[in-house]
Parts: sequence; C-alpha cells; structure tokens
Amino acid sequence: MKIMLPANSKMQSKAFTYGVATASFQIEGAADSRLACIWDTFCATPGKVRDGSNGDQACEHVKLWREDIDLIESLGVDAYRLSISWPRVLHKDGSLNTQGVQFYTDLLDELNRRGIKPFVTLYHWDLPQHIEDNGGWLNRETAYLFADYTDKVTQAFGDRVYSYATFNEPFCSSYLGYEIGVHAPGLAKKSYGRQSAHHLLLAHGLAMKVLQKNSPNTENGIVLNFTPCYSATDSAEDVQAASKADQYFNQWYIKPLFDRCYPEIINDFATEDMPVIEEGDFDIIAQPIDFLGINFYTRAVYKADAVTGFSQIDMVDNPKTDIGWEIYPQSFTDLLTSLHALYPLPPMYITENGAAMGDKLIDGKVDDQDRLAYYDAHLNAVNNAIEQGVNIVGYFAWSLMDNFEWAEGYLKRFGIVYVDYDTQKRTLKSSAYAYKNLLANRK
Ligand code: IFM
Repeated sequence: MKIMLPANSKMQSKAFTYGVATASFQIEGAADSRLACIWDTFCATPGKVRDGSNGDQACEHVKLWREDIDLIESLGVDAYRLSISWPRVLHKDGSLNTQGVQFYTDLLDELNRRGIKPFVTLYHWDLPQHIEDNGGWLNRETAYLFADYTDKVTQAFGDRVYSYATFNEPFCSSYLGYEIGVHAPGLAKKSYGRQSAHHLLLAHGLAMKVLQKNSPNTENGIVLNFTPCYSATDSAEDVQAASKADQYFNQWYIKPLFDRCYPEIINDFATEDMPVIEEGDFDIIAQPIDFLGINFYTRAVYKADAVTGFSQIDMVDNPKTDIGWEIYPQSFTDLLTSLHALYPLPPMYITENGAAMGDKLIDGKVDDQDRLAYYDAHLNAVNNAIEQGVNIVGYFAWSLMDNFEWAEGYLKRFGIVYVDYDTQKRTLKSSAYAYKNLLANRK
C-alpha cells in the first residue's frame, strides 16, 4: 500500500514541509549525564509506568545520534522536530552546562549540514526535579525560570535553529500531570490543573518575548494538542456536554493566545478551583506567534453527566489503535476547519500525528499496514482542510522511531522505524518506506 494524495494537492509540492518528530526524554537515554527530571522520579515510583521502565537508556540517542541523523536523512524529510532537555543544558544554579549544550549544537550543526531544518521544542515535559521540588508549574516563579532557560539556550544555539516552539502540549503537563496525576509529577487536584496551565501559558508568553529578542529570524510559536469533542446524541444536554469538554480540554489552551481570556466554562468553577491570574497576564500570554503547531491523534465523544457535567463514552464498535484511541480521520479535518473559523491563526504545522500499533518484527521486517492506512487517511484529512482554506504548511510524523511512551513505558510503539531495545537496531517499517516514497515523488 502507498500513501496517496490528490495529484494537484498542495501537499504534493516541495513547498510543503515534511518531517519526523521525537522528544528528549523519550529517546535520549544518558540520564546520568544530566540533572534529574520529574519523569525520572515518576518512573522510579512503583506503579506509575505500566512496564516499570524509565528513560535511563531509551533509544540511546545521545550515543547513536549520528546514525539517527543518517536514518532521518534516508527518509528524505525536510525537517526534524526534536526537544531540548532543560536538565541537560542547565546546571542547578541556572548556568549553562556546556557539555549538554555541546550535544545539541553538534546535532543542530549536523542537521544543518545535511539541509534538514531543525524544529526545536524547548519544553517537552522534562522539568528539572529541583524546580518541581520548589513547586514546579504550581509556582509562578517557574514561568520566569523558563524564560531564563529560553534566553540562555537560544543565545547558545545562535542561528542553528529554524523554528522554536516554547511548549509541547501544555494540556498534558497540566491536566495529566497536575490534575489527574497519570503523568509526572503525579499530582491530582483540580485546582492544580488550572493553576499549572496558567503558569505554563504565562511561561509561553514570557519566552515568546525572549525569542522575539534573541531569535527574531526563526519561526517561533507553540504546539498544542487537540482531541475534538463530539456529542453522543443530538440532545441539547449532550451537545452542551461536548461543548464544555471542548472548552475544558482544548479551547482552554488556545483561546488565551488569541482572545486574552479563558473559555466561558471558567464561570462554572468553584472558587477554590479558580486559578490565580495576575493583572496583565493575558497581555503577556497573547504574544504574536509565527506559527501554531497542532498535534492530533483521535477524537472523544461525550454525554451529559449530572455530577461532572460531561463524561466520555467509549466508541466500542469503531476501529482503534493499539493504545485504544479511536481512528476517526474526519475529526482531524473538522478540527482544523473549526480552529480556522474561530481564531485569526498564523500558518500551522501539524507537529504530531501518528499511531501506536501492535508491530511485529518478522524476518527483519515490520509490515505495519495498519499504521500506513492511518497515515494515508490522516494526510488526506489534512489535505481536505487545506482545500477548505486552512493554512497548513507542514506535517511531522510522530514518531521517527519507537520510544518511551510515558506512562505506557515501552509497551506502545509509535515509530515509523522499529527499535529493538536490546540491540538498539533500527528497522524501517512499511510506513517509513511509504512516507519516504510520498516525499520522494513531490514536485
Ligand atoms: O508520545 C507522545 C508525545 O510525547 C506527545 N504527544 C503524544 C504522543 C503519543 O502519546
């Protein structure tokens, strides 16, 4: 099977950027050459990660990065999206760790030498543990520490970077990490979710100001994840439930960037769950951005719930990926067109999209036709949005290679390249060959 896009698609042109994405904690390993982060602590807490694993080795990318760049180049991509490990590049006192910085400058230099654009995310969840010990994202001071970290690394990287994203998926850091505790740091309180979200967004705004000053020629923005919310029935109650879920899980993170306020659902909050918002915060948060990154995997369906307002229902009969996420590509198009209708958006990159599948390595091959079909359907869903006038300028497959999938450990494989964790051998899956073929045949 091939990935097929309409012949006249904008996505068949070389002006459209294609890439692959990874994140520091998920691939780097070499945990002993950096400070501890919240995910080291979370992994060391029994029962938090399904297979009891951690990021100590992961894909040993710190050791194997040259081979990994060969792999990236072999796919024929235009860009590589990676993240910087804050605890690798700064010491506890906030000064630069020159060894950690060197790792990234060598990597960035090599990408540039090969004509692969580096898309750098400054925060993909690996907060230094000593900062968490001081309150982490519940402490307003962390937003200022993030701006300082941004200042130092962007000066150190000079002109090596094509694009900076401040944050990857602040929803995951705040909701999963501080509100329901299934991600690091594993805290679970409603007010914590909203407060940490506010500080993450504040940190984004502060860092954008630093980027505008230090790195005015890179494309600077933020990466948000969206799980579009649908109502289980047409009843007014279910429609309202889906709208509330959408405000809570999705709009919460984008609306302040453009409208300088949180969605209406904030008025439903009990006083003790209200985040502390200081005067002027929304002006900081709503800095102009050069691009918006969109991460999409699945949708969610809601019905009204007398206690919680909305509750998700399982679409039992619909196809799912190996991580249990429904496969529903139409919702990707719906998401992109609805965001386009709601906000004055800058150009958008799809910064993550992909699927965990139950891959099998047989005779040195992984024939992941299921993932390939997912990519085909979702790339076409993006194309449909473009045809309806949405300004999407690039697409990154998540992920370059199998890696540490957070609370699932190594049990779920999202890569288009298979990783044998015992030998660290990388094997291109059928989806990687199909992606490569799509890219090679562009005009
Ligand atoms: O692996 C993650 C990634 O770190 C952030 N976005 C979702 C992916 C799949 O769960």
